[in-house]
Amino acid sequence: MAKPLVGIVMGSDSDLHVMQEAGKMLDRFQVEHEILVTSAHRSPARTRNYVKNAEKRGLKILIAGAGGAAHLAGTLAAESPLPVIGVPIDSSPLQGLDALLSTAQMPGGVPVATMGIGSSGARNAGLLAVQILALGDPKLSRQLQDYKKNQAKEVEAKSRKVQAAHAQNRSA
Ligand code: RP5
Repeated sequence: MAKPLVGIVMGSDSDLHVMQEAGKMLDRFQVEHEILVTSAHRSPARTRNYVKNAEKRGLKILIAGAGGAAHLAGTLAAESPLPVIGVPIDSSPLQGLDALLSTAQMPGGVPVATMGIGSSGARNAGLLAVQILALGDPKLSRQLQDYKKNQAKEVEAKSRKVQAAHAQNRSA
């Protein structure tokens, strides 16, 4: 198996249903990745060990998802020169607002590219990772252009359906 280029990490296995969306997006573009659980708070030594070795293992981008007082992405960004993309997860009574603020409000000098809360954020994290990798990969860049064209076509198809349904309702 080829070496992973993207590392997807999450604070708990309960985050998987969200974070697997990032993996699906990377699969769609055939980008090699790994996925694992490590927690900034519950397993700080494991998190530190992972991030310390990430660059020398060949990883190019890290995606981190966590909920609540979400410090996972920030912890990785503190230790690694790799770009870190954060996904706030809506796993707490505050429905992800806590995670959004903890992930986004980093001090100057330690960026985390923070996505929206939940599954859309995880999909966008995967896509942003592809976009970063595509800067140095013309094939991936062409695949991205096709992805955008298809997305626009899907909107047109949805519009045709809505317009047809509306016309039918009016004539009924
Ligand atoms: C966070 O606490 C995790 O990222 C997860 O979103 C949340 C709850 O974790 P569990 O109690 O389900 O393990 O650290």
